[in-house]
Amino acid sequence: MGEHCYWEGDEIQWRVYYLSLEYYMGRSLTNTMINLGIQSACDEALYQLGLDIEELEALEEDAGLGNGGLGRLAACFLDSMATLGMAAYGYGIRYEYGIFAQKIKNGEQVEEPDDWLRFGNPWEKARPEYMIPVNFYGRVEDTPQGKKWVDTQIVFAMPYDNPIPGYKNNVVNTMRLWSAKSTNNFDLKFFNDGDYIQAVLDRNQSENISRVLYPNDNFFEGKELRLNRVSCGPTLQHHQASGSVAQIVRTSSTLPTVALQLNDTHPSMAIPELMRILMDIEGLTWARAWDICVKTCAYTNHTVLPEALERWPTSMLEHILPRHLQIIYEINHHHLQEVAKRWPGDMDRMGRMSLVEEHGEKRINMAHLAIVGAHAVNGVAAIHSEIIKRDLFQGLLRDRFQNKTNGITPRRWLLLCNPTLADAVAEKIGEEWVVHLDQLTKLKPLVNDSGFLRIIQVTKQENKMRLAKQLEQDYGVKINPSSMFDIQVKRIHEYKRQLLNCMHIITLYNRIKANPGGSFVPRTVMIGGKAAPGYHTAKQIIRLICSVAQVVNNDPIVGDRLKVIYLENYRVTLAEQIIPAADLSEQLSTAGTEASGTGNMKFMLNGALTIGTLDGANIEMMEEMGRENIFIFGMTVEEVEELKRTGYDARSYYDKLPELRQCVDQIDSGFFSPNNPDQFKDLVNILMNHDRFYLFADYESYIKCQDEVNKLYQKPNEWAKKALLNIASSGKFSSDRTISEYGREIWGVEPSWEKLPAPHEPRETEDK
Ligand code: 26W
Repeated sequence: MGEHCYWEGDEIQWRVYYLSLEYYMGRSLTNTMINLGIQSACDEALYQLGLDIEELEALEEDAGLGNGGLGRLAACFLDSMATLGMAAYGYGIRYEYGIFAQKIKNGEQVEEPDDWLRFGNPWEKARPEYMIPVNFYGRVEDTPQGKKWVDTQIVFAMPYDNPIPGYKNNVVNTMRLWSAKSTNNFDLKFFNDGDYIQAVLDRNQSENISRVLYPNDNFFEGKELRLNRVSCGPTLQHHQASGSVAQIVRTSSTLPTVALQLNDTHPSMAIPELMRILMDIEGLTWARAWDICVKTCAYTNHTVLPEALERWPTSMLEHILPRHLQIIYEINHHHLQEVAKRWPGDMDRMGRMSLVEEHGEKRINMAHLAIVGAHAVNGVAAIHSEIIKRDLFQGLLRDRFQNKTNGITPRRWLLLCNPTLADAVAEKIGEEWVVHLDQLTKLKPLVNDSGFLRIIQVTKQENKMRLAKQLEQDYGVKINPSSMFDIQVKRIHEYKRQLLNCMHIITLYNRIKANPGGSFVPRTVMIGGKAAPGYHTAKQIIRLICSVAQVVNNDPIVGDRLKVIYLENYRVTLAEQIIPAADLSEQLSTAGTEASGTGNMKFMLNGALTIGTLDGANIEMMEEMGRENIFIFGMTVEEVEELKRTGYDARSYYDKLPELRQCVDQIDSGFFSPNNPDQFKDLVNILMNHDRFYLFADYESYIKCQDEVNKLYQKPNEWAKKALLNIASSGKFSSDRTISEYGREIWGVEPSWEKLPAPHEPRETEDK
């Protein structure tokens, strides 16, 4: 888009750089055709050639360069920034292998490498002319001109550019992904030793940096991994930070016209790296460099789970990035002086607020670094932002804290994945909702329009039939297409409480078995998601769900009243097929643990009803649609904290609730694992003795709430009204709204709407 953008401040050439270690893009073909406004033309052209566009689409591999929510959010944001005409760049890493492919074999997760580049990537363009050298290791020398980082080893960062088209606005932004490329300077020692072959082989080592995405979601591993892997973490981040920052300094003369948005702490080495470049290379004073750095950087926090927070051992940083560690110490020195000024003599507080953790192995708390080095810190839903303001940095720098409730792009998550519903909506309110999702409120009066309700129902039914056919092919399970499609898809994690869902399934099963002739609301429960390969408990949860499915699906008494499917290899492309077919969306996290959630929003936009806790963005969804249109259960954040204070006793619930007891006893005794009765003892032990997420405390409320869900499902008209009100209330959750807020309140760029071309009216290009 050249030098011009549709945002005020054109003259000073505003640029936003979104720094993320993950971009969970999925496929690009359909999205590109839609945003360019050429979908039907392409469809027609292929048809004329006797080809089927859907077959072509199915050939594309997902770009799975992300784990879950954080990576998919980055992808939605790129779409919104381009659609809003912002001069924004996404910077990330071009992993040779994305998130592993999940196979379910004998009810167990097996990982296969995701060799997504095997047949090439038609969307990317290598830019060797913009390659940048990145330094590692070495030592710092004091010279009269200041600190000098010497004897370093160099790895090149090779950029690959990927187009990000805005929606029908003639804007195409860039996602630039860096790949590690070794230098040509072979270690001469090897030459002299005559070990030429070894020297060539060693070249590959440094290219491991961008080899594979780490599959951990919400879990930081700083030490346990093998040494080369361990150094890969900060190295990768430094690699990205350095490549990006050097590029930024090169293209912008006056720095604070650049905004660097840090997607969690993962790219937070950008802070000391920017300081290093400004001081050691550009020759600025500390004060001047620090002023620029803080004005430039902003940090988004995406999780409060303590085990997910990055804390790198100083011993590793010392070895790999000695100059950066020095700078971090100096940042900390200045920071602690401020703390001491504000709370004189409060050594306890100094310890808590320090960037350096001294108890046990000495580590750098990267969240503290990011907060100190950024002018804005934001959470991703209102409740989450309140929690981080209170807990992450009690009291200090409070004025930096903001909220930016997450959103999703309506292009991919309605227009692309649910064309029938998109058409039905457009038929009633026109097409402006695609770029102004608020307009969906215009559907609200139609809640009494029986014709439109019928269309909503029929659309959902068509989507369900299509999915059912696919599932029967894939899993060989007969699906009752009039059963309620009850879906929980997300990474497998204890805090997300897939086990609570599983306990509900078992409870339903027991009720059918106890009353075989009774009438039950038929359900097809689908659960999908990947477990981190090293997360034993999450893998056990998958096994349990598969074992329960085995028993339930093969019990003739149950018939078509209950079916359980474990959806293999959940990913962006599968989400696009599943979400439009959902009746019920399960959002079960313990209150206070799910920062926002974005899957919840995708289901809402596609007319599923939600059963969920008062956590993350569920709360704001409820506020938008009204409490009567969502199924809320369980403890509030305050109640969870109270329970934690007073002591949680799982056994008291087990003793009190017979249906819970029966279900736990069955899991424990091997009812679902007759060949290995001890299979699930560990899970039961966690639930009974060490459950950080209080499943039993919410069990009764959850089951009662599910009974209400069943009652409503028996009144299809009432259900459809609520589905419509869900769709009509989802406008707030467009990532266009989220990005406008980042622009206005963090980056300082105001949208100039009048300059935006109306959809469907491409403006004349003024190419130079
Ligand atoms: C270093 C290991 C690691 C890897 C990934 C730690 C933490 C993460 C992510 C921050 C986890 C994540 O994806 N968080 C999710 O972010 C979404 C987007 O804001 C939120 O909607 C989800 O609630 C949150 O879990």
